[in-house]
Amino acid sequence: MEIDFSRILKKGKGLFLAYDQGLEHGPADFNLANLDPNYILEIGKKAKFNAVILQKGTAEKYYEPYIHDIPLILKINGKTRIPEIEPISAQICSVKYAVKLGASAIGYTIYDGSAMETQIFEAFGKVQEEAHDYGLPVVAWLYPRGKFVQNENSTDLMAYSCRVGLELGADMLKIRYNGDAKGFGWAVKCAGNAKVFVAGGFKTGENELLKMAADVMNAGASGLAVGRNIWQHSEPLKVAAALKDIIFETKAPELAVKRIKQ
Ligand code: FBP
Repeated sequence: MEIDFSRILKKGKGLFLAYDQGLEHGPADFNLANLDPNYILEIGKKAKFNAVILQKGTAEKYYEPYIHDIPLILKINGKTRIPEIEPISAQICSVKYAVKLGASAIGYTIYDGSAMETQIFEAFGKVQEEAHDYGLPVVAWLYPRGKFVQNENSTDLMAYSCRVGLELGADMLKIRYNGDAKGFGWAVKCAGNAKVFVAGGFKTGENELLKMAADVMNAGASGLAVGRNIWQHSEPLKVAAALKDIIFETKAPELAVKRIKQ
């Protein structure tokens, strides 16, 4: 079956609103406003994000009223930050159930380099085939981690992760940017025709965020998947508008930042 990107990408590009941090990091990331999934979904709808990224439980309890407003990337595996074990993200939701919840794409974390890599790859292989049977794109979060990974931010591993994502059959890859624009360009090439998206990371200054967005877009990224830099900001809609200017209009960050300052 043909993979349908049309629900989550515009002209091959996308800006996604990530909101799976409650499971991954715990509520320490939240305040009283952004603790509420409705607050995030309202941002996603008003700022016209290309999709929101939710875990099963939040999707089940909050997404239905927004089903016509913002597409859903359902993250079907996850873990907490608590156990000090080799990283592996348990599958919590089936592809079938994700479809029932209205997912337009499936999200899955792969810890390449983990001692648990064999199990991770096997599980991902099944998920990828099931998703493709439904025509759904698969977004792989590729995070090289574990006791054998010396420097998860190395350019070498950034490129390796991209190649792993391509060869495992992911359609879209979500990776961390290490600040090396040239190395990132190589990583995008290593991803072949799998599209590369960049994670937002800790909340930083607006100038830093927009510069990162421009740098990765210039180096061949297809967009960003950002969480904390949006919903921890006092003006989430303005930050989203500035990012969209950069992603879809190729605006310079110095111009895009005016969206936030005005
Ligand atoms: P942020 O923009 O808030 O960094 O979110 C991106 C993301 O990939 C989330 O989807 C995920 O919960 C989180 O980062 C995982 O981060 P890490 O494993 O590095 O703590």
